[in-house]
Amino acid sequence: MNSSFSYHTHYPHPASTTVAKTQPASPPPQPATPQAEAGEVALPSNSLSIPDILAWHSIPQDLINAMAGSSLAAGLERMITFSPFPLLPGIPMALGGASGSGKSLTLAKLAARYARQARQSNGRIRRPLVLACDSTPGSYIKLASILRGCDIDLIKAYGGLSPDLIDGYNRIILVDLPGLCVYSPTAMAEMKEVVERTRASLSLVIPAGMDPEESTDIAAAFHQCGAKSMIASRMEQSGRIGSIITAAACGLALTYGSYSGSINEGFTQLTPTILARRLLVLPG
Ligand SMILES: Nc1nc2c(ncn2[C@@H]2O[C@H](COP(=O)(O)OP(=O)(O)O)[C@@H](O)[C@H]2O)c(=O)[nH]1
Ligand SMILES: [Mg+2]
Repeated sequence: MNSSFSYHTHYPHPASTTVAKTQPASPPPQPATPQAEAGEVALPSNSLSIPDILAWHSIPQDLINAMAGSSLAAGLERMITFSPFPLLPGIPMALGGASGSGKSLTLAKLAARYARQARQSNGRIRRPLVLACDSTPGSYIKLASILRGCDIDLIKAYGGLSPDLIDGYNRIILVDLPGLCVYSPTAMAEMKEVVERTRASLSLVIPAGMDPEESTDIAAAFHQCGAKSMIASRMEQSGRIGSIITAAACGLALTYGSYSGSINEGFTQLTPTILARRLLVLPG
């Protein structure tokens, strides 16, 4: 990954971005950021260049420039680290992010996947353990209901839990954190405390369709808190996915993409090719 990219928070609004164009052939090219008539949705058209489409996704111009080259996949690979999700037996992994970003569903997708592996391993791998650290009213019940039917152990651990107090040997341990606002130093300090008490690694869950400036702030704050990886959620629910690109460009390794609200579907390891295709083709 190229770490020289710097995100300018106050990049010009996409609508005011001018892109040099050749003389129109037939049919005429669309503007870089298509303007919708009242009541219509502006979609990227096939006549747009790759930089125009990236601008449609609200990716800032300096990042678009940094990705220019032989192919979009190669540009993505240059600016973003793609890696497997860094989950190891015995080392808790906490999933953090804003409220509603998809932390609990993503955790459930991971838990379900490892529970299946454990079932098929004839006792070689133990079933996953989930620590519910979100004490927001209703959140434990919601998590328990998403995980119903999965062969996992779920325990309440509001405030975090020392791994010395749990039987975590040779099992995947996932930590469901409360949602937080990264602009609140108190909320960030509280999250750090829970993560430290649990001796967990930290990963960010961030949804597509967010404002890329906000996603940059969130990713930078998590990076500073020690997060090394991220999972992209709601990939099939949004057109514009620039928030995923700008977050990953802050130095978080991009791992899974979540494409479905169902626990057993739509969870894919992202690669430069898959991400390039998703940028160029809207979900059908
Ligand atoms: N369609 C779809 N829905 C998602 C995805 N990720 C999360 N959701 C939904 O988004 C809502 C919030 O997710 P949740 O995991 O509860 O968010 P949390 O507050 O961060 O724990 C729920 O209704 C989820 O089913 C996704 O990738 N696709
Ligand atoms: Mg949750």
